[in-house]
Amino acid sequence: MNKKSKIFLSLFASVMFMQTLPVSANAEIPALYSEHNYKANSIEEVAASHSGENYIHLSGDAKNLRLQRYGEKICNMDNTGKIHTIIYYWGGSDIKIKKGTELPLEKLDTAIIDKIDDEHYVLNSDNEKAEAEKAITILKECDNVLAISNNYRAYEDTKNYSFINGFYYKGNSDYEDIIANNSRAKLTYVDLKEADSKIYSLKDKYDAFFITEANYYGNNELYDMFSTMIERGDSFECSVSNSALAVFENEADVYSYCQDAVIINGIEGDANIDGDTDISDSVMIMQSIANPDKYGLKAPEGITRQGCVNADTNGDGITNADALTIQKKLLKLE
Ligand SMILES: [Ca+2]
Ligand SMILES: [Ca+2]
Repeated sequence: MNKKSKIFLSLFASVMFMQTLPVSANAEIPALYSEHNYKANSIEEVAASHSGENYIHLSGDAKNLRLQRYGEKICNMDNTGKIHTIIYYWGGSDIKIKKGTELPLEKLDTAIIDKIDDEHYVLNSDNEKAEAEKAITILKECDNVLAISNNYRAYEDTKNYSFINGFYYKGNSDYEDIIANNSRAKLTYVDLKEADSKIYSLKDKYDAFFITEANYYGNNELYDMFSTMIERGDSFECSVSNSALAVFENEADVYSYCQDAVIINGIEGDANIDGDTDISDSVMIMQSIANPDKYGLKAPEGITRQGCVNADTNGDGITNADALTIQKKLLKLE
């Protein structure tokens, strides 16, 4: 590749990096609560169902996914080198509060929040992303908020072609070694200290950028390289471009509805999220284990992700031992 086209590619990379994909204006967000069971999947489960058994997040670290949510995209690479671009639309957030209390709406004056009943509110999907994030930050700190769940619908973009222009890197490997050990990735090192911050927008967070010319389907060199980096504990963040040639239509038949709990500092033992810990929580735990189809994480009326966190009294996941611990505490046996 000549120098000019490299400059073009790196420009293209950073321009595309944080860009939201075009969405048709008439794409509708479905009504909450009524039609869909958002609880059926978590975002990670949807990503996994599209990306196959072995895949890596191109943000390198699953925890970074959160930064790319809200009607944007998550890019995964499977072990054949194929990139899966999962598009998410935020459809509002469910908020559960303790019965008999009120949300401090005065603190949330610019956010659009709908009251559903005595215990439920919805952070409306008409809120701008920044507004919604601000509201969630405030809600997390409210004592009477028991649970917050972000609702999404998601699908894989199979109409457009995604490719990696390069990646940011921070880790202990020698840059020359990275280039030499991954020759099929055809890497070129960019010194971020010298780089333009407008083009390399993450230069403060990473030490180096590598341009790659191996960005086609079926090249598992990149998969192997990133997998090795993950094993070593290195950080990386890919710059992924998308052809964005196809206009998205309402692909309702392929959407997955999913929920991402914003885990808050809940009440220990409160498995059923009603604001108290009592024998019904112990029952909920045992039911969720004995009859997961009806009371498990995926069941509409079953235990929630926040409920599982509250219920796990010793950090090893929810088991019947947690139910027993709650009962003993209630009986003041320990
Ligand atoms: Ca409870
Ligand atoms: Ca436990």
